[in-house]
Amino acid sequence: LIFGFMKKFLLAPVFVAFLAAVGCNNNKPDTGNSAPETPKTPAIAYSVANTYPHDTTFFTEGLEFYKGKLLESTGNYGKSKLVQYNLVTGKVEREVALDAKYFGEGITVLRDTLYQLTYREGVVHVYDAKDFKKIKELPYSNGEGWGLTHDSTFIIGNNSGNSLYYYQPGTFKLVKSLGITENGEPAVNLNELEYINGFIYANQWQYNYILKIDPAKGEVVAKMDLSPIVQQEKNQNPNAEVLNGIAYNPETKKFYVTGKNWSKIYELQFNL
Ligand code: DDQ
Ligand code: CA
Repeated sequence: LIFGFMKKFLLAPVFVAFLAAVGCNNNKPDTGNSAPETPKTPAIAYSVANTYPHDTTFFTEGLEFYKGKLLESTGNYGKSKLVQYNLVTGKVEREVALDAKYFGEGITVLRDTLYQLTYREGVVHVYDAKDFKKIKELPYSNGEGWGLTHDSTFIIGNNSGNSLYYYQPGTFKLVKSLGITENGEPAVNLNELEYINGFIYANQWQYNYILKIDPAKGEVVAKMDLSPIVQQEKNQNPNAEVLNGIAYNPETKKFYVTGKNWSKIYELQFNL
């Protein structure tokens, strides 16, 4: 008998915990709203101001302006390149093909030095941005290489997760990492990047979103839904792959996006 009583006594808290877990011990007032209110990221409204040609053989992995010209890094083994071309005409002015063992990834130019990540090869290719002359190769050991940009002080990149990594220019030594959240949840699949006026824009791999990130807080402060543009591109180009590539021309203050094997570059008009 005494053992039966002790058993009940010991099991009582377990039973209460069970009730709480199944929701029978909910003492919050029933408001009639079953689902909790999820905070929503403010949407950035935009319009397409213009379109420009994009080479459909380019598997876009990096996009950035340098002195008014577009620089693009393309991926895939045997098809990776670094190209400079005229936005309006699409005419290629400079081009370097990577060895077939490299998969080209994000690019950025800081003080006329161009950095090009590779996907899984653990190498950063460093060039003189003015003539694409190879300066050196730096080792890279922070997982995969994805997007790249800079904030005038540090090179900023990502590697498939929800973090941005800050590197010392010249050496690519890791300085700090910054986890990015959207409404308290990790912001997944950050890919191609662009630093504009203190914010970092990132397109999300395999989503149609461009996130506006405040790097001082590590938070997504707003986002753009590019689904209509992805749809428009796919309607005219069945080979169009995912949205990837954001470039801002600081001289004209214009913002452009494209995607892997897309036929067009879209100039988007919105309040930055
Ligand atoms: N990234 O855009 C997510 C950074 C890279 C996408 C890589 C796509 C996989 C390609 C695998 C090719 C193997 C031949
Ligand atoms: Ca970019």
